[in-house]
Amino acid sequence: MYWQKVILTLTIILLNFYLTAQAMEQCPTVCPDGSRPYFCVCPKVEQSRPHPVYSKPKSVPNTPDAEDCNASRRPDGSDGGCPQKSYISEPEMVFIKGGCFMMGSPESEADRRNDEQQHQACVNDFYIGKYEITRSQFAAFVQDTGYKTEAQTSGKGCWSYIGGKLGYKKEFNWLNPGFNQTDEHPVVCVSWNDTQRYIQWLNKKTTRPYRLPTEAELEYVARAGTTTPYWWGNIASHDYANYGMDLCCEGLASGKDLWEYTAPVGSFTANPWGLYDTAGNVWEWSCSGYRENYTGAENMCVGREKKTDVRGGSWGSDPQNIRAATRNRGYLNGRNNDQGFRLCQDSL
Ligand SMILES: [Ca+2]
Ligand SMILES: [Ca+2]
Repeated sequence: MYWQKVILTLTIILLNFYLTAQAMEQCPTVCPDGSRPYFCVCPKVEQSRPHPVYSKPKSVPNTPDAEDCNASRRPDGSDGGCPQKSYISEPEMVFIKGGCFMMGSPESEADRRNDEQQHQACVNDFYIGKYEITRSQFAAFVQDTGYKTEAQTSGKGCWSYIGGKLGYKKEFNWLNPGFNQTDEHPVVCVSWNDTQRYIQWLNKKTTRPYRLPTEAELEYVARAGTTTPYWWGNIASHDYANYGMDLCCEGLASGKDLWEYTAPVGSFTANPWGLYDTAGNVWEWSCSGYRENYTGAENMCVGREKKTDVRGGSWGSDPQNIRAATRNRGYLNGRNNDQGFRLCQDSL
């Protein structure tokens, strides 16, 4: 019995060896690891799964510096194409932690108006531009698209506050607002409609969701945690903001405020949350419809309204109009040479 088992086992082993040898001899298959398989079947290899790829926001070339331009010069020294490149200078954004605050002004505040009814408003986390949108940022859009603003296409031009004479001036537009500007000055004479076209273009170029801030967001950052009429205290001061004469509506250079008209963005001290020119320089468009009694519209971004809220005051404003609670409003196609905008984004 024992020997029978031994013989059977040996037979199986020999048969197996024979079949394997036969199979290897006949099998033409070579496995990925270089071996030849039993019965032409390669051993299973666990396929490693590729890591998921998350698309990052596209980086967008910034304003060309001298080195870029030198690198693209032709052998004869002429410019090799820098001016033809389309560059975008994206707005520098600051993260703002959301929260609740008292929006509007207390009845004790001097020069307050009836539409500043004080109430609690809450905002979510968001990002907002450190500065107002500059001429050079807007110029990149125009250069890329050939866009003409409403001041240019309407035949009426831009509303002017120069010399206290109010009214549309045909020859005024963002390129010629009636005073000298450099690339770093805030763009003016842009309507709400113009801002939407700029935003559409910028979002397409950058794949980011820029938008105008709501009225509540604008007051939240203008206050920056303070409850006084101005973020620096109770009294208006040309040391902290670019604004005008005590009586509406003419520019004034006084003290640290060296500008009769617009100042380069960021010329004054930042407010406690690191934002510049929330008071003065140019009025800023919001995305919220204007309601005299608020009614919650201050927290909403509307599609199209007859009038939207405008905030912050300008180079031509009197002290009353650069208070954090001051409200103004503009028609969607309105454009003034003391009005611009800054952008924000939801915090995703
Ligand atoms: Ca001024
Ligand atoms: Ca401003």
